[in-house]
Amino acid sequence: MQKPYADLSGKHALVTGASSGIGRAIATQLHHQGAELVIAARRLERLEELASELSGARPLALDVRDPSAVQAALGQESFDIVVANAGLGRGLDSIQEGSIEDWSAMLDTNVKGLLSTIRATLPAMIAKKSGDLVLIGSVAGRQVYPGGNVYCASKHAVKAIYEALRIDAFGNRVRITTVDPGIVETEFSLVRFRGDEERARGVYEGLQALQPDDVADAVLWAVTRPAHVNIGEIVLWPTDQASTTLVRRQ
Ligand code: NDP
Ligand code: 8X3
Repeated sequence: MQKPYADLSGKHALVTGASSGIGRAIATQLHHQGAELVIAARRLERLEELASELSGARPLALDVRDPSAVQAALGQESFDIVVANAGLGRGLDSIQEGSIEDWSAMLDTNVKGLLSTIRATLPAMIAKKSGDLVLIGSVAGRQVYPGGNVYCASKHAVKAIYEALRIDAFGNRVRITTVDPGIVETEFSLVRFRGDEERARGVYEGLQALQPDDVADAVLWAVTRPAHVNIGEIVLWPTDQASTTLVRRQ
């Protein structure tokens, strides 16, 4: 259904992490608003299935942890809207018991993958003096919680990168936005707990979590404001969540 936002026909948009959850919802809403899409993630079959629903969307198998692949796939294109959403959490161990492999996965994806995506796409926006660069951060980039350590560090880095971009890209009419949600019901926890469905379900049990479309709605709102308005930071919480550690469950 068409939403009461500006028409995005003719806009070329990229969503990373579009094979699931928040990225999938953002891609779908951008498509409904008329944008031409490139949808990127590692799982091509998921992207192809989504592309069959979003006519004209171009699936792109891409691992954002590979900077050369990111540059080769995206560096020649000129996007109007880039949503750097691909990311993951791994585990909830303390630092003293943590897995270096899990830390690498989070830092390589959430920080370096995000940076590679920006490095490949921002120059074209600066060259044409327009564009929207939207980062999907997290409330974990604003607060730290037990076991969140390295995931929180990665999202604090996203917040720092957002602030740095506002300075570095300033004067080029590129709008920089960070959208930072609290608990959103997606496959995030299934990935964090390596397929443990019961543990993952527990994260969303008894509270009304945000849904991916709630986050997509915030992104759509930001990118459809008049050109002189840059929505900087959007923090969305479930009404049942007051902080990363205070959640009301029934
Ligand atoms: P999902 O697990 O549902 O989706 C994550 C997406 O990221 C998938 O499409 C996955 O695709 C993609 N992805 C992961 N690693 C890579 C990679 N190396 N290269 C390319 N794509 C990758 O989780 P969410 O939708 O919840 O997460 C989306 C973003 O939202 C993340 O940045 C997350 O940190 C953030 N977030 C999530 C919250 C939540 O509570 N769910 C709250 C706040 C922020 P594939 O596996 O096919 O590559
Ligand atoms: C993902 C949500 O608060 O569980 O960013 O880390 S949280």
